[in-house]
Amino acid sequence: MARPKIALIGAGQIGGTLAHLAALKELGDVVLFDISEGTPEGKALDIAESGPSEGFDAKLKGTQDYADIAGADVCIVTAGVPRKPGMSRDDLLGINLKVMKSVGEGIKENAPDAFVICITNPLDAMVWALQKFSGLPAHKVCGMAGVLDSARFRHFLSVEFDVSMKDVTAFVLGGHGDTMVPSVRYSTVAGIPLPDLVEMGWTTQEKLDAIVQRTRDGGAEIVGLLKTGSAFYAPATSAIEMAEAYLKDQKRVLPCAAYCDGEFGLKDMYVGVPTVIGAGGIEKIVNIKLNKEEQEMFDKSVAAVNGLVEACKGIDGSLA
Ligand code: A3D
Repeated sequence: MARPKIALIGAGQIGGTLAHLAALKELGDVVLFDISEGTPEGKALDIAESGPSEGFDAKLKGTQDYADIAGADVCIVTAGVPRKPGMSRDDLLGINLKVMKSVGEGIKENAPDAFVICITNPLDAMVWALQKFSGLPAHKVCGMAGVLDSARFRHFLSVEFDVSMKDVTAFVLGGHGDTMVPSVRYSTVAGIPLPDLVEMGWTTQEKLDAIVQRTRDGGAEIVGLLKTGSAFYAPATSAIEMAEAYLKDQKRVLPCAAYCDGEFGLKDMYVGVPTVIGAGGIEKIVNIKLNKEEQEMFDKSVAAVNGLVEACKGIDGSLA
């Protein structure tokens, strides 16, 4: 049987890391696509040359030609530009929206059966636009944010409790941004909900509140440290976890930006919700009940995403 084909649209910091991880895990053959000539070719060759030491046989190719992604099983999209000083959020939105249009068309023409994972920011609005531009079924197009945000939450909690990260589960809902909703009630250490751990004296409410805030600011903390560019190791690892769930039909329960059409009372919108990912793509959205406080935070987050989607419709009339 032929190896699965993984197309990475964007061969920057995250794209290169995705290619390396996909090869190391032998998830399939990898095609790196980027408009920057030489970048995808150079990264593909560099990673291929690590094959003999690592012992993987995955093939890697760099390209500027969409025809090379033909028949891809998975497409992971990181193409775009980051926000630069003096650039407004709308400026960034306009530029990346154009990128999503060209990427959507490239995928539609060459890899219409792929499972598509978008990472480009502003995430929830970009994945919404990418689904519209590509015309792929909504359950085959999703955005990576929740896996990363909950991994950050899990990491901070494991340090606080001094326990293995494997035994910490965490849950983050809503849009990827300042308004994300890390759910304390649905996060646990070995099944024990965080509020119970506060009662048991393992931590204090103040410390927990600080961890929730640090999770919300997780991306900015890394940008502040790196000074140029944003996080890429953990974002790439998170997207690979989602791709693997699809390719191996693992039925993983993972939070991601998924298309809601009725779920959580939402219509025609992408936002971070718990999902089941298997061979069918987003096979299910887990429509959990929110309490009053969670609902208020979620509504605020949904409103922020809606604002960006409306701005996209204003920029590109074909989306309205
Ligand atoms: P970067 O290293 O700049 O890579 C982006 C790549 O996209 C560059 O190599 C560009 O040449 C390429 N590119 C630009 N336009 C096009 C186009 N039209 N077609 C193909 N390729 C193009 O960025 P990065 O890899 O660090 O980050 C990529 C994206 O992920 C950015 O939008 C980040 O904001 C976003 N990001 C999202 C998260 C989430 O959790 C959602 C986390 C971290 C970064």
